[in-house]
Amino acid sequence: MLAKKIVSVLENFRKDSSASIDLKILEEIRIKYLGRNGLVTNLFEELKSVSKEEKPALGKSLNSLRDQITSKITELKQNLTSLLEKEKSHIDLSLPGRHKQLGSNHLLTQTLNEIKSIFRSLGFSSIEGPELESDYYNFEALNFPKDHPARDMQDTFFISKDFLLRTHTTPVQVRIMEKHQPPVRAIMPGRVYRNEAVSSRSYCMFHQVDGIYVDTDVTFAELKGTLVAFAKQFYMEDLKYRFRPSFFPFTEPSAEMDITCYLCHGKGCKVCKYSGWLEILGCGMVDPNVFKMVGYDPEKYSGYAFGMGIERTAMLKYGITDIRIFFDNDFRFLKQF
Ligand code: 2U9
Repeated sequence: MLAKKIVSVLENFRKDSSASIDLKILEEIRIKYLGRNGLVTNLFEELKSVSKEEKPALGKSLNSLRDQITSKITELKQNLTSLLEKEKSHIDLSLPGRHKQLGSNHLLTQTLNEIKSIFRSLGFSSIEGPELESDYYNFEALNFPKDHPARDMQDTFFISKDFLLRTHTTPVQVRIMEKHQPPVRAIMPGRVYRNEAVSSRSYCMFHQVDGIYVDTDVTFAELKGTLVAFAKQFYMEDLKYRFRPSFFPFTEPSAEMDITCYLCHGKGCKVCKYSGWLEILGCGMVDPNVFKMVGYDPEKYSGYAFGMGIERTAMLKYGITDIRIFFDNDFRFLKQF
């Protein structure tokens, strides 16, 4: 009787364990056969009441039944677990890709790159220099004598009596001219500092590009040709322009270049203060005193120079009305460019 039951339990177990199962069902099968009230456990109870003669053989069969079921369950459990592990590490190539957030250059960097590229195409190399300058390079070599009122044009952050945060990138030109004989044709971009009240139009730190071309027989006509070519490429091809007389200690004669207002096309509006013109840069012929300071013969050489603020340039081109927005790092502003 018990022998038959052992055979039938084994058959049932084989059926149960051959069906498609998961870990939960496998645990239910284990409890069904090997649990405290399980089929195999109950057969062990029945063994107690069989005759002495039959007991050894039936006991052996029962042990073998329990061992077969135990090892089959262990084997199935291992297979299912490793299958699950594999599924976890499986890459689903049909899933949509994750969007990568790409940054972009700051508008000032973009503007400077554009200016650099236009001047590069006109034969200018680009050179950078120190932000901490001596009074000599920032002022004296550029024809700003000590106690000269022109120094007031550029309120200065002094570090010590003789050292300061440069108020323009022009001193870099002096350093280049001291080292190289003409022809010199270069632009100097960089950060400059002015001790001015902060407002929508001026900030204590901004960026500037200065340019210079020195050679024999350089004329004001060449200055105009180069700067008009720049403005047409940077702003728009069909612009009108004018040069107004101005004053800078390091150029003589000096001028400021205006272009027709991009917003009102010369009719007059708030942006151009109802003049129809926008000032885009300052320029002039290098003052002979500057040539003397760097050891160039002013009788032999002449040169033109120009300078523009990069923030101002970007503000004019993109209609930005507050300079402080460049330094806020507000993502809503930055991501527009
Ligand atoms: C040397 C001699 C002269 C550079 C020049 C300007 C005119 C000019 C301003 C524009 C706006 C500075 O950023 S800003 O505030 N600059 O108007 N800069 S001529 O003249 C030079 C350069 C080098 C040796």
